[in-house]
Formats: sequence, structure tokens, C-alpha cells
Amino acid sequence: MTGWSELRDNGLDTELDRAADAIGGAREVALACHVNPDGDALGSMLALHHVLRAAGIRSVASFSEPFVTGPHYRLLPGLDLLTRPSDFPAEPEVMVAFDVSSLQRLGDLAGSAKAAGELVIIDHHLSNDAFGSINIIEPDAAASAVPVRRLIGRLGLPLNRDAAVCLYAALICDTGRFQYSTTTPAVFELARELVAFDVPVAELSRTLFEEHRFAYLRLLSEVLGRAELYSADRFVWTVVTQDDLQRHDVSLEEVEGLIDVVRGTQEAEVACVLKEAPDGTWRVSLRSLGEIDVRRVAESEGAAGTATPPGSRRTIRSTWSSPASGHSSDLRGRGAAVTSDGLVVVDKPAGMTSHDVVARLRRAYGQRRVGHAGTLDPDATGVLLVGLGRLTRLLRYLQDTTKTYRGVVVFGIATDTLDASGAVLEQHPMPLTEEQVRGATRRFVGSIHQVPRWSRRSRSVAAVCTR
Ligand SMILES: [Mn+2]
Repeated sequence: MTGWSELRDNGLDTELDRAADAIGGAREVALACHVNPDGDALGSMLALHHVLRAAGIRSVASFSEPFVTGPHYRLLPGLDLLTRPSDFPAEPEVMVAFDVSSLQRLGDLAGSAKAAGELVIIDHHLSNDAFGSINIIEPDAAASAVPVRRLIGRLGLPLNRDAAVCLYAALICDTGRFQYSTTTPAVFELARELVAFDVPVAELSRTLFEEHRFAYLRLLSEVLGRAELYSADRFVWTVVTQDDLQRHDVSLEEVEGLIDVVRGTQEAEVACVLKEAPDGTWRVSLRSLGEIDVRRVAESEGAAGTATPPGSRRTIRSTWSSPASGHSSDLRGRGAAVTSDGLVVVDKPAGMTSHDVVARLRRAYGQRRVGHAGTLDPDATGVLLVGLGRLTRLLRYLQDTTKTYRGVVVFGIATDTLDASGAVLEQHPMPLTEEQVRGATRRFVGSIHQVPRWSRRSRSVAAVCTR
């Protein structure tokens, strides 16, 4: 244990007392958890909500847009008691943030946190930057539910059944049903106390971990069908697009557990799932077994971009976690100044080289290490995957995968650069029929080996045609 951690542990008692005083003396307490809440965030927040309500202390509970929770959380009592983020107090007297490692993780509610008279942070992330006025941070705890239970005790308020169900759900979500290495005797002691409150153990386990709509199984078969394993690098990954989700009528929240299927790959140490959100941003789930500790990488790096760079409509948000501890670490930065590691999916316009894109992102992020996966000619438009900082290392895993190119062919024109943007040297009318074109293109279908031919301007005319 480091001196830093000991100091924090020693301070915990005082912080619990200060939080209990603030909450006990408030006219209303505003509770919030992180964006896209997981079981620990939701369960921890709702547990205190239930306890305060039962004691006649006014409280509101919410989280940022998108204000939706996955169907697997439906057995958590109190989802109907949540307040929309738009109705959350702008300047709460006392605000409590659950399972939130940085201000950014509050999303739309970050403004309320800044304006709060007293901001209590309850968390167990090692990376927590203690941004509250009162910080109850217990890095050794298996879940935020643990310090929440302590706080309830310090408030002198009794647990009730609804609160116990919520805390139990939080505990099993963050320990993977008592299987991660964070599952200590203290975890079982808390579980023992909670289960005495008539917690529906089997139903919670099934709804939180096992049950899915049949549509999800269909989607899963497609997504797993396209998973790729890089045996030499011990890396496995797959991708879920908005198109997949829409065709199968499955929500983004429903595919939260997909990473746990992918990480079961025996031949891989690191598993990755890319998920496309409705707004075109990407969420990256990374899990590691063995020696590659993605959580430590995340914490030492402290950041990944959520900012949208100029000229790009897409960003990637990253969540890193290690199943060994079940402890997920958010990789997003603490502010605009720290957003220099990440993956950016650029929709490259015509006229820019891949190098131009890299130069522009380098300036925009003040990050020297910028690399791209694959190359797009100046005339080509579309997806160019760019890595910033440490995440440039991921690029080699991503660039050998299948790509699709769409092209338009104009017959009868010859240019000095061999591409569409060159000066036209010759032009002949070519009244071709569809049959003639089909007949002539038949020999281009399939796998073709071709010696690259260098054009004067782009210097990169290499083609492999597949269908
Ligand atoms: Mn947690």
C-alpha cells in the first residue's frame, strides 16, 4: 500500500463525518451517478435515495443524457423515482456523485456539481481526482456500494429492503457475481447483511447477467461471426455498428455485456469491442487478462479524447477495465488540456492527404504522436482511423482488417495523373451498354494480384479488387 493510499484511508473517517453532517443538515440532497450508468453507479445512487426518502429527507436522483438504462437493470427498485437530467437542480445545496472518477463523467450534470454548495464524491476508482469538497474514495473497495453502506451507517439511518436490493445489485455487478479478485471477505460480509433483506438473488443474477431478448442472440451471432483473432498478438476484437443495432432492433445499452463474451477467448489476452453510438461517436471497451493491465495504462495515461477535432464528425470514447478486478476505469480526460490520447475516426474530405489529416490533428491536440491506419488518396473520401498518443499502438491491430471501397468510373477520359483530378489529356465518347460493361468487368471480380503502378501525384495507386 502506498503512502498516498494510506493518507486517503486515514482521511476517510473525517470525510464520512463531514458528508453525514452535510446531508443530514440539507433541505434537499441531489444525487447523481456517471453517464451510461452501470449496476454499481445506479445501485449505489438508488440505495441512498431509498434510505433518505424513508427517513423523510428530500432527495432527487438522476444521471446525464442519454437518460436510458438497459432492460437488464429493470429489477432495481426505484428506476421510476429518477428525475430527468433537465429537471435536476442547477445549484444544489448538497450534491452527491456516485462511482464518478472525474467531473466529466457526470456529463450534463457537471455544471450542477460545479455550482453545488457541497459536493460529496463517493467512489472506489484509484484514478479519482478527488474533485469534490468532500471526498469519500475507497480504492480498495470492490464497488462504490461499499462506501455508500458506510455512509448510510454514519448517517445513523436504517437500511431498508429496496436499498439492500440496490446495493446487492451494485456489488454483484462490480464483482462479476463474486468472481473477480476484488471479492474479499468484506464483500461477502456486506452481501450477507444485504441478502437478509429478502433480496431476489436468483432473479437479479438472471436479469443482470444472463437474460437477453432473442433479437440480441441474432445480433450476437453476426457480431461474433465477424470477430477477429490475432493469435500472435493475443488480441481479439469485434465491432457493433448502428446498422447492426437498427436491423436487429437492439439498443446500445443491451450490448453492454458483449465484451464479456469476447473476452472469453482463450487465445487472447486483450479483448476489444467497438460500439457505434446513435450520435456517431464510438465507445471502446477493452479488457485484459494476464500481464497487460489496460486499467493501469488507462490510469497512467489519464485521458482519451472525447473532443471533436476540426473537420471530423466522429469521436471515440473509451472505457477501459480489467476483469481481474472488475474495476472499470474511465479513460476520458479531466479537462480540455488533457485529451491527447485516443482514437479518432475522421471522415476525410476530398483534397486532403492522410498526412494533411495527421498534421491538422497534431496541431488541434498538441500531440506529436499521431498516426493513421491505412492511407487515403487526396481524391478519396471516407473513414480514416487516426490514433493519438499511446493509442497509436492500437493501429496495427486495426489496419489489416477488411475494408470496403466504393468508386465511380468515368469511361473515355485519360488524365495526366491517372486519376480524376488530373488534367484531361484525351476524351472520347464511349457509348457503352450495361452488358458490355458487365462483360468487361467480370474478369476484375475476385482476388487479383497486381504490381502497384505509381501515379505522378498521389504516388499510391495500388489496388486489390474484391467483391
Ligand atoms: Mn463501480
